[in-house]
Amino acid sequence: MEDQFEPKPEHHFTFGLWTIGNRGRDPFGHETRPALDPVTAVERLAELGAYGVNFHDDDLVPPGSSPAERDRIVSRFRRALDDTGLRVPMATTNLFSDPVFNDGAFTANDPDVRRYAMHKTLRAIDLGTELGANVYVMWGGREGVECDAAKDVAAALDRYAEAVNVCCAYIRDQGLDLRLALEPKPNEPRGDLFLPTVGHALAFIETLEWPELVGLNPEFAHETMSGLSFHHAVAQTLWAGKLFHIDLNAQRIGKYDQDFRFASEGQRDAFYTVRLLESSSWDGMRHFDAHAYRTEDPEGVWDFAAGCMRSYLILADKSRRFDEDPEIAEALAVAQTDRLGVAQVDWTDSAQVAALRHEEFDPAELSGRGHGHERLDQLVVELLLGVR
Ligand SMILES: [Mn+2]
Repeated sequence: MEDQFEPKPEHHFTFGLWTIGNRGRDPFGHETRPALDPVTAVERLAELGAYGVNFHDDDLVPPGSSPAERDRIVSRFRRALDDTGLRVPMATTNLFSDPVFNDGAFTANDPDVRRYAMHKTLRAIDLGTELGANVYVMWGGREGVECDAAKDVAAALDRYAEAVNVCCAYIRDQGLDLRLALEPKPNEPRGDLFLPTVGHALAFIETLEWPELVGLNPEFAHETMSGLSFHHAVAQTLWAGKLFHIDLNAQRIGKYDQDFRFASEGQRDAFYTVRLLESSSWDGMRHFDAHAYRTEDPEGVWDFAAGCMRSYLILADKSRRFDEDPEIAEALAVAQTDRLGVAQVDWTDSAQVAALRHEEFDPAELSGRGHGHERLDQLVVELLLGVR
């Protein structure tokens, strides 16, 4: 019998080399797993039904590699992609591991470090587009500060915008089919990071030279670390036309950056996120930026990867059941969900605006209506718990 939750390339599931290649190192302990060959990663992901694999420049080509080594690594990787049909939809730059970035990359106080960060990014854009990427994620892992006296936030944002503008100018000059996706995060590894949430980043984009080239890569764990609803963050990003990519994983509020297997925590927010993506017919990549628990051996990593995709498909199936459930439909009608889509006043017509000022209302008559949210929410809970 066919498994209805079996991942297939058409589902557009992707993983980063750094996710399945995560070796279990944490701030308190050493690696618990051996290094993963990028070619093995490609083969195993293809077997599991993934669509693609993404990477940081340094994940694929170790820093310090000679041009000849770079070419050998890239052509071996490309052969694995060709053999399996796996794609590279997204690429990114590591601007956080090297000690040179300990005061930031695009926002380092030292101008030479900022130039080096931009140079490294342009080269990583070349590597990513060479392998087919058309989305470039920018996560400013070191763009932040602990000692506020040492960093002028407004100047740092000017330099951040400068770097993004430089990358956009390069993309335009080279005629590349590439868009940038900023990834907000509130903290970790810095005490406070710049562009901490989806809202901050959306406002920042509007200040850029070519805002149409720049969107977002919201991450489940990062918004959740701020105590915010990830589903709402993604909904507003979609509403703004800025959902260029998405990072799915799991996180509990108030904890360190956990990057757990998708839907292992926060199943309710995960359900509404999947429902939003599936019902919006958004055609981007469902990328899992997560890693296996430190307890896992190399085989456990593939259980982790399969679990991310399977849970997504289970939640997508729950979303279809939500749409087909007559009791849920009835409860939605009681909650008047369809009426929120109706505009009330044409603000371009000053007569309508003025008439509103003089309209008579009876708030007592409008109030006191129940909305049936308790029943509706319980029906969703029962759907998620598997009894509907
Ligand atoms: Mn991420």
